[in-house]
Amino acid sequence: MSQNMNENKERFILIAVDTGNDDAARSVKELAELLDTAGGETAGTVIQARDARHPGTYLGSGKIQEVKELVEETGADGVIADDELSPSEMKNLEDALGVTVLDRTMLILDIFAGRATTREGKLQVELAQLRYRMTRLSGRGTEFSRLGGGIGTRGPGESKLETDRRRIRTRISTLKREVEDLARHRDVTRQERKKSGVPVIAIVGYTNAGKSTLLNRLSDAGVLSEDKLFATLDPTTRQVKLPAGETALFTDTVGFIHKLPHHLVDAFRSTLEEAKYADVIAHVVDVSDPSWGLYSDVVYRTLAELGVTGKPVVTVYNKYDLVEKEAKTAEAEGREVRMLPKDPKAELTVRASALTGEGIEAFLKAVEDVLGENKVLFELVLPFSRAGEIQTIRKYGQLIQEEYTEEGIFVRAKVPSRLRDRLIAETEGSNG
Ligand SMILES: Nc1nc2c(ncn2[C@@H]2O[C@H](COP(=O)(O)OP(=O)(O)OP(=O)(O)O)[C@@H](O)[C@H]2O)c(=O)[nH]1
Ligand SMILES: [Mg+2]
Repeated sequence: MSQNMNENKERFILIAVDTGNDDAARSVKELAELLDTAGGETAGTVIQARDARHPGTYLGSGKIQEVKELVEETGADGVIADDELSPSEMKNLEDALGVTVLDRTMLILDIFAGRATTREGKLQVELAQLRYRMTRLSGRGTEFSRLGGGIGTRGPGESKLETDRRRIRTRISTLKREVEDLARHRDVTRQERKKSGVPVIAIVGYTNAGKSTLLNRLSDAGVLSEDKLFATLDPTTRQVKLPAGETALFTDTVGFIHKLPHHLVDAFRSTLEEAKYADVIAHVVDVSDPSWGLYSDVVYRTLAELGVTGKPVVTVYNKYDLVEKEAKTAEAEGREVRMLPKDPKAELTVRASALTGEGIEAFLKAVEDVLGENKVLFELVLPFSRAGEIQTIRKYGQLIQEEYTEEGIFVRAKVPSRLRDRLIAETEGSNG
């Protein structure tokens, strides 16, 4: 969906409020990537440090003046706010600035609109867009005439923007019914899968982490993969043979993102919920991105929001090839080689590169160990401070014996060997 001619690209000024709670600069950088993905270009950035966003205009009046000057200076086509704006905020900003004002949600919806390929995906995007516009209609009256085309206005449906509330409402309920029909169909498929006893692994992760590349690598599935955010909107499921010969189903899912609009979480619930019915979650993390820890938190939070908890997770530290390359460069230049910190929530981890194929065998092995009988018996005295690991052992294997002694908790259990290795290594570490 990239524009073919540079001069045709729509250009925007990005604005944000930095309340100190969130890393605003990083979030705006991501907004710029989103804009690039949508085929637009960043003409400038204005971030205002404030205790809270201005109640009526998002930014304070002095900052708005600054944005206005920047718009004139750069000849930008519009402004995009890094948070979801209320209808009145949007209107007030447009009145003050004299150009189109969009928000993060509209931008993400726009990308989704361009990316949806299956019927279900298209319906879900249209539903999310209409719901979003519905809430806007109350504050803006019926003037949507400015939405003549371009970023923030695209929709997969053939219907042009209806300005009539009632017609939108009717369309929403029709779409809802269709999405529900498809969700029911998906449910039946899931039950059939379940009956067949074939294990399902849901590949989840932050957008651009390498989920589709991993699935491609696993199965030559031919899933669209590119260096754009949200390349995948529709789940794709592929059969893959595990090392010992058992067949498993791997499902690619839509990428998570910081501030994923709730309209989208709702509309895409049935797609996102693929993870809820999986036997194992494969969490793909792009460890070449310095913010990977934060992104990993977003993934865990989104999973919890969707009610996906208590499932065994195999964490794939992906793009490890880039980490190794960086380490080599650092070493050659005499710089300090940064060690990769561990994600405290990750219980089973593999380092891999979906691109080169390195670590993929280990990943499949780890999945197999979690699923199957490939578990090893071991004994260990856990320090009391690490009593939480009992939970982990139960999740991934069987706890055979648990006894409180003076030195700690004596544990006899059967778990995947990778987990045993970690438990033993960390216990030795904590004992001195
Ligand atoms: N160097 C390197 N690049 C990778 C690796 N895995 C994926 N990539 C690249 O990262 C980009 C994103 O990969 P995708 O597989 O599309 O990511 P995704 O998680 O499916 O992204 P969305 O579907 O957009 O959420 C592509 O350009 C891939 O070629 C890896 O292990 N090493
Ligand atoms: Mg993908």
